[in-house]
Amino acid sequence: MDSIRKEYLGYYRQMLQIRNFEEKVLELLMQNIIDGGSHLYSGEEAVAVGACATLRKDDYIVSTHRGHGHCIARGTSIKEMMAELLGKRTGCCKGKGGSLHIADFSLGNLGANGIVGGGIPIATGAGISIVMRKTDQVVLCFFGDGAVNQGSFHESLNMAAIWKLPVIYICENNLYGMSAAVNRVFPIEDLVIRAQAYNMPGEIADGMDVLAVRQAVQRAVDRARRGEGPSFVECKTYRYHGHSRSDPRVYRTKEEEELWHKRDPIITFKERLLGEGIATADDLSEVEKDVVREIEEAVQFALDSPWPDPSELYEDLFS
Ligand SMILES: Cc1ncc(C[n+]2csc(CCOP(=O)(O)OP(=O)(O)O)c2C)c(N)n1
Repeated sequence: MDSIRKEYLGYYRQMLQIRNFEEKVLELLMQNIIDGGSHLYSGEEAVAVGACATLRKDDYIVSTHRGHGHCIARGTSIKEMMAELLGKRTGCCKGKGGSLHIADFSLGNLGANGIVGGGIPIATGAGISIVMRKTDQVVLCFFGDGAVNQGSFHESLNMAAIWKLPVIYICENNLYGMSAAVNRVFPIEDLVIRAQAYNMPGEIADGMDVLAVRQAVQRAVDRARRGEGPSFVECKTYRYHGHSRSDPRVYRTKEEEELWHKRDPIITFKERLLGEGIATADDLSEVEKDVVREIEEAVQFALDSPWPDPSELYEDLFS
């Protein structure tokens, strides 16, 4: 019971860290303290946390343009992430990656990507390197529903299947690619059907339930570690905010938004922890307060940090 309690309180903390981080990022974007693009992950927390809970320290993840949640779930310092979003020298990419290209190689996070579907070949390449090095590491590859119609998706899944690469392709189906609803751009209801074309096991998970995501991804990870190749997991989820800061969300109804908010992954998990007697209200409020403090400290750290020096402009370039 104690280990389950610890584990579940950990998931609760990480989901709250992501939610509070994102809501703070929104505030900072609106005040133009954070410049440029930033795509928020609020609503989708259970996917990143449930999926990353299956990993070992030496495994890899590859993220998307909506990547803050993956970074937090993989354990990157919140302070360094906030500094990165503000473009500061103390950021996890020295202020040069920003929101869209945030990465943390020290934790096997090969990075977010501004190109839709751009991370899928990178994850597949990491899978090839694992096979060549003969280790039992795995790669979690996160992407949105929009990426499933990109050529990079099809080429990568085909290669991964024929070469039995240890990659878990995780589609975060939040029902929209910018303003395009999935039922307008796909002739199929469940995107996991695409895995059949590559003879790859596919599974649908409730992306609003951290334990359901963890279970589905765990089956795929176990399979990959046994050398049995790639899998596809479609997590049905929802993004609470617009695509980015300028999106008024006119393409979807308030009723639809309310329905998904009722299934909020953090509130439902909290109810579960209390209902099953795994944690007390005091335990949870302690975590909640702690996370609020942590985010405030991260903002202060980022604001107080120096800008990168112009002399560093050409450092850390790969070409
Ligand atoms: C190759 C490419 N085409 C178009 C864009 C513009 N774009 C940025 S995000 C996005 C929507 C992606 O939707 P999805 O993959 O479902 O991810 P979500 O934003 O829903 O998390 C588009 C079309 C881009 N960045 N790259």
